[in-house]
Formats: sequence, C-alpha cells, structure tokens
Amino acid sequence: MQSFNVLFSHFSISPLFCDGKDLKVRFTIIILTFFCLILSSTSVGVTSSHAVQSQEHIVEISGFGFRPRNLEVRSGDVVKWVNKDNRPHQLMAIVEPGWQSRILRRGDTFVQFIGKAVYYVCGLHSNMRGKIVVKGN
Ligand SMILES: [Cu+2]
Repeated sequence: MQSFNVLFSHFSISPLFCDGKDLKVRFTIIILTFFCLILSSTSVGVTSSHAVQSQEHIVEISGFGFRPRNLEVRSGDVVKWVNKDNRPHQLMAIVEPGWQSRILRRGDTFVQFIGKAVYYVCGLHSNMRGKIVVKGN
C-alpha cells in the first residue's frame, strides 16, 4: 500500500507531455491503488461485523432433562435444541412473547432466536424445565 502511494506520487509529478506508454503505467497504478483501497475497506468491514455476529448454543434433551438446564446467552443469539431421547418432547416458552416447537422426536432439532430471558418447559412432560438467561441485561 505504502509503495503504491510512493509510485503514484512519483508519476503524478512527471512532465505533463509524457508519451503513451507512461500514461498507460500511470493509469495502471491509479486502478491498482483504487483496487487496493476497496480491498482494505472490505476486509475491515468483514472483521467488525464478525465481532458482533450472533452465536449458536446447543441444548441437548436427554434423560427427560435439558442439558444444560440453565443457559447464559447474549441478546440476539440463537439456541438449538436437539432431542437425544427415544421419547418425544416439545418446547414451550412460559413467558411472553410465547413460542413453542413442534413435537420433537429423536434426532429432531428446534432453533429459536433469543431476545430476552425465557423460562420454558416440555409440553409433554411438565416436570422438564429449562431457563435461558441473557447476559448484560
Ligand atoms: Cu418431554
């Protein structure tokens, strides 16, 4: 990047009445400089958006329980439940706004966006309870 700028300024102060070959070189350097600027700004954008990207957390349903039973996430994260039991289960939030999964059989998954803390139960086995806490709120 530094070397391109040095080259660019060198060619800018060359005589105005230069031949066609010199103009071609100057044009190429201008194009390369812009390409370089676009590339560097793009990579900065990717890095900063990566830092705030939402995270996915896994909760296993096994032995008629949620593992982990209490989970801490950031607002905007997603939670994915995976049923590893041979019996069906169903997730139901017990705070507003409510949400619920379909009945999950072994191997089925359910993904939910988490905006705020939530308590949930199994719709088929009310003794199965879980909690998601949101960090920093
Ligand atoms: Cu259940």
